[in-house]
Amino acid sequence: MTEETIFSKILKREIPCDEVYSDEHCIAFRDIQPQAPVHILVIPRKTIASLKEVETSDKNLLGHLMIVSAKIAKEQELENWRTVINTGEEAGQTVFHLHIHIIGGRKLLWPPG
Ligand code: DGP
Repeated sequence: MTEETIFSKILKREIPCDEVYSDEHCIAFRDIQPQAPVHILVIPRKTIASLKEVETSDKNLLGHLMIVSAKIAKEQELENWRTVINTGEEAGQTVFHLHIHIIGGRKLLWPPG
Protein backbone atom coordinates (compact mmCIF):
# COMPACT_ATOMS: atom_id res chain seq x y z
CA MET A 1 0.00 0.00 0.00
CA THR A 2 1.35 3.45 -0.87
CA GLU A 3 1.21 6.04 1.83
CA GLU A 4 -0.98 9.11 1.45
CA THR A 5 0.91 12.40 1.73
CA ILE A 6 -0.06 16.04 1.50
CA PHE A 7 1.40 16.01 -2.02
CA SER A 8 -0.67 13.02 -3.15
CA LYS A 9 -3.71 15.00 -1.95
CA ILE A 10 -2.54 18.01 -3.96
CA LEU A 11 -2.15 15.74 -7.00
CA LYS A 12 -5.70 14.47 -6.52
CA ARG A 13 -6.91 18.07 -6.14
CA GLU A 14 -8.19 17.28 -2.66
CA ILE A 15 -6.29 20.28 -1.33
CA PRO A 16 -5.48 23.42 -3.28
CA CYS A 17 -2.10 24.70 -4.36
CA ASP A 18 -0.70 27.69 -6.18
CA GLU A 19 0.20 25.80 -9.34
CA VAL A 20 2.78 27.19 -11.75
CA TYR A 21 3.25 24.21 -14.10
CA SER A 22 1.61 20.93 -14.98
CA ASP A 23 2.14 18.17 -17.53
CA GLU A 24 1.47 14.43 -17.80
CA HIS A 25 4.46 13.54 -15.61
CA CYS A 26 4.62 16.25 -12.95
CA ILE A 27 3.19 19.36 -11.41
CA ALA A 28 4.87 22.37 -9.80
CA PHE A 29 3.45 24.73 -7.20
CA ARG A 30 4.60 27.38 -4.75
CA ASP A 31 5.87 26.17 -1.39
CA ILE A 32 3.52 27.07 1.46
CA GLN A 33 6.50 28.03 3.66
CA PRO A 34 8.74 29.90 1.20
CA GLN A 35 12.38 30.21 2.16
CA ALA A 36 13.11 32.78 -0.55
CA PRO A 37 11.15 35.13 -2.84
CA VAL A 38 10.81 32.23 -5.30
CA HIS A 39 10.27 28.82 -3.74
CA ILE A 40 8.59 26.26 -5.97
CA LEU A 41 8.23 22.49 -5.62
CA VAL A 42 8.28 20.14 -8.61
CA ILE A 43 6.72 16.75 -7.89
CA PRO A 44 6.21 13.68 -10.07
CA ARG A 45 2.68 12.35 -10.53
CA LYS A 46 4.15 8.93 -9.83
CA THR A 47 4.24 8.06 -6.14
CA ILE A 48 7.91 7.85 -5.12
CA ALA A 49 8.67 8.50 -1.45
CA SER A 50 12.19 9.85 -1.92
CA LEU A 51 15.37 9.48 -3.95
CA LYS A 52 16.03 6.33 -1.90
CA GLU A 53 13.22 4.59 -3.73
CA VAL A 54 14.05 5.56 -7.32
CA GLU A 55 14.77 2.80 -9.79
CA THR A 56 16.69 2.68 -13.05
CA SER A 57 13.35 2.75 -14.86
CA ASP A 58 12.77 6.25 -13.37
CA LYS A 59 15.71 7.64 -15.36
CA ASN A 60 13.60 9.49 -17.91
CA LEU A 61 11.23 10.81 -15.25
CA LEU A 62 14.09 12.18 -13.13
CA GLY A 63 15.63 13.84 -16.17
CA HIS A 64 12.26 15.35 -17.02
CA LEU A 65 11.87 16.76 -13.50
CA MET A 66 15.27 18.45 -13.72
CA ILE A 67 14.54 19.92 -17.14
CA VAL A 68 11.14 21.17 -15.96
CA SER A 69 12.72 22.71 -12.85
CA ALA A 70 15.18 24.66 -15.01
CA LYS A 71 12.39 25.77 -17.34
CA ILE A 72 10.34 27.03 -14.40
CA ALA A 73 13.31 28.83 -12.85
CA LYS A 74 13.93 30.64 -16.14
CA GLU A 75 10.23 31.46 -16.49
CA GLN A 76 10.45 33.00 -13.02
CA GLU A 77 13.29 35.14 -14.43
CA LEU A 78 15.84 33.71 -12.00
CA GLU A 79 19.48 34.20 -12.99
CA ASN A 80 20.66 32.13 -10.04
CA TRP A 81 18.82 29.50 -8.15
CA ARG A 82 19.26 26.32 -6.17
CA THR A 83 17.60 22.96 -6.82
CA VAL A 84 17.34 20.90 -3.65
CA ILE A 85 16.14 17.36 -2.96
CA ASN A 86 16.04 16.55 0.74
CA THR A 87 16.30 12.80 1.29
CA GLY A 88 15.48 11.43 4.73
CA GLU A 89 14.31 13.11 7.92
CA GLU A 90 17.74 14.20 9.10
CA ALA A 91 18.36 15.87 5.75
CA GLY A 92 15.19 17.90 6.25
CA GLN A 93 12.66 15.82 4.34
CA THR A 94 9.21 16.29 5.84
CA VAL A 95 6.97 15.17 2.99
CA PHE A 96 7.63 11.66 1.73
CA HIS A 97 6.69 12.20 -1.89
CA LEU A 98 9.75 13.00 -4.00
CA HIS A 99 10.04 16.73 -4.73
CA ILE A 100 12.56 19.18 -6.09
CA HIS A 101 12.76 22.58 -4.43
CA ILE A 102 13.53 25.52 -6.73
CA ILE A 103 14.79 28.31 -4.48
CA GLY A 104 15.87 31.73 -5.71
CA GLY A 105 15.36 35.45 -5.76
CA ARG A 106 17.91 36.19 -3.03
CA LYS A 107 21.58 35.47 -2.41
CA LEU A 108 21.92 31.89 -1.18
CA LEU A 109 24.54 30.89 1.34
CA TRP A 110 26.77 27.82 1.15
CA PRO A 111 27.08 25.40 2.86
CA PRO A 112 23.39 24.97 3.72
CA GLY A 113 22.61 24.35 7.40
P1 DGP B 1 10.87 18.90 2.51
O1 DGP B 1 11.14 19.51 3.87
O2 DGP B 1 12.09 18.85 1.63
O3 DGP B 1 10.15 17.58 2.63
O4 DGP B 1 9.89 19.92 1.81
C1 DGP B 1 8.52 19.90 1.98
C2 DGP B 1 8.03 21.28 1.64
O5 DGP B 1 6.64 21.18 1.41
C3 DGP B 1 8.21 22.32 2.73
O6 DGP B 1 9.08 23.34 2.26
C4 DGP B 1 6.83 22.86 2.99
C5 DGP B 1 6.02 22.37 1.81
N1 DGP B 1 4.65 22.05 2.11
C6 DGP B 1 4.19 21.25 3.10
N2 DGP B 1 2.85 21.16 3.05
C7 DGP B 1 2.46 21.90 2.00
C8 DGP B 1 1.20 22.20 1.43
O7 DGP B 1 0.14 21.76 1.87
N3 DGP B 1 1.19 23.01 0.34
C9 DGP B 1 2.34 23.52 -0.21
N4 DGP B 1 2.21 24.31 -1.26
N5 DGP B 1 3.55 23.26 0.31
C10 DGP B 1 3.60 22.46 1.39
